[in-house]
Amino acid sequence: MNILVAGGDGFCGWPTALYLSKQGHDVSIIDNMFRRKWDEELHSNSLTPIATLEERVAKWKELTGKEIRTYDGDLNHYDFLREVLKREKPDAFVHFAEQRAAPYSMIDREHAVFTQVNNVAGTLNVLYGIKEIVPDCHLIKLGTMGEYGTPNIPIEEGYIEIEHKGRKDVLPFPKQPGSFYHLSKVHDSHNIMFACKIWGVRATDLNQGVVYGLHTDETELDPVLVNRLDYDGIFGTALNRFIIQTAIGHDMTVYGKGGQTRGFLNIKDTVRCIEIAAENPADQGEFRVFNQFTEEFSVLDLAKMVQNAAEKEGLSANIAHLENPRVELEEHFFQAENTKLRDLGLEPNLLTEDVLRGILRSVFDHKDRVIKENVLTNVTWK
Ligand code: NAD
Ligand code: USQ
Repeated sequence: MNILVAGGDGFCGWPTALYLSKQGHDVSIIDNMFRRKWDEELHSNSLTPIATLEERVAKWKELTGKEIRTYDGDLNHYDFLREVLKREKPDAFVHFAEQRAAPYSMIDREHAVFTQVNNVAGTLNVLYGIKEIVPDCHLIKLGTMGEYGTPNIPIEEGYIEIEHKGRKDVLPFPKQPGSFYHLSKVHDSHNIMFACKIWGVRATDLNQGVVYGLHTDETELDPVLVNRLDYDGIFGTALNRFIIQTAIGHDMTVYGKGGQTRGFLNIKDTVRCIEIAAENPADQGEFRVFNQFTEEFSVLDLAKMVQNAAEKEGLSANIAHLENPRVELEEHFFQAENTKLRDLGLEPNLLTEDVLRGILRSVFDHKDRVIKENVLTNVTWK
């Protein structure tokens, strides 16, 4: 298949582009390098030293003979997007290209507005581009488990059957997101669902949980192919942050009680889930939702698991309960369905002690790059 990966320079997009290329797909990348600019804005960095996108794809070609074409541009420049779609005529459009950090969206009004314009308008452009130029193209859109929030009932995959006043219907599962970023994903979902209904677009919304790890088989082939890894208080995510904090001897930063429970998955499963979605496309006009995570953990459980793994590596790790900068439930019910991707062949890489120790060792190699002032967050929801 011809597969276009938007956001292909990022944490999920880069390993996905490599994996799809290795599987024999004809891959191209769109990215406007915003993520690298946000590092400059925040005086932060990836824990791993990352090569430029040009160096990355050149190394991939040198090692495998496979070409990945790159387009440096913004989904919100519609003329640019239209030209790429005309040139590539993709069978699948994998859409990772959004501002994805909840804390970044909560810095202030400007960052909230930027996040929603970038994400919601970007996706709307993609929908118009597909309608206008490649109506058969399958949109594979990265959503988030956080669209659902933490309701006191089990979370279904996208839809729920409701009986109300004697009548029944299957309706979108209620959304109660917890940041202006997570809200942007809800707005995207509504726009995509509507485009499927009125124009017959085919789309899969992958409501992904928190991704951990950094390596895939492909990114490990050469240091130039290494994936980015975020640890700072704005872009770093729970488990990866705890592992990196432990590597540098910092307390693990559990916010509040730590009973916040989320879905998690290894980056190796992210790339496989995209392949599964691409190879099993939605029908024309169908808006399909898969919950993309493999296991559920509370953040305190994760911190304890990291603590045990660290001890085996000869490190001591301390868990700190910081005042929670977010407004969220710290003790709650959480149970979410995640059978659809497994039914299509996903075999999860589960979070074992060996996996944790492996990530810890990879992180250890780069621990001197950590900018210590960036480990704690200074963004609050209030
Ligand atoms: P990332 O920030 O590392 O990568 C996103 C990439 O998209 C960056 O390279 C950035 O430069 C690019 N980009 C952003 N806006 C763009 C635009 N308007 N035009 C072109 N390129 C643009 O993020 P990630 O962690 O790889 O996440 C990828 C997607 O997966 C996001 O949509 C995110 O919401 C979703 N997701 C991520 C996680 C996670 O734990 N990382 C979990 C669930 C869902
Ligand atoms: N948390 C801590 N300590 C930390 C960091 C986070 O206790 O140092 C807690 C948060 O308060 C929250 C939970 O861990 O309760 C998850 O936070 P996170 O920063 O790991 O993840 P989140 O902000 O939800 O965002 C990340 C990605 C986002 C994706 C989302 C998936 O950045 O792109 O959409 O995970 S999900 O959480 O399922 O919505």
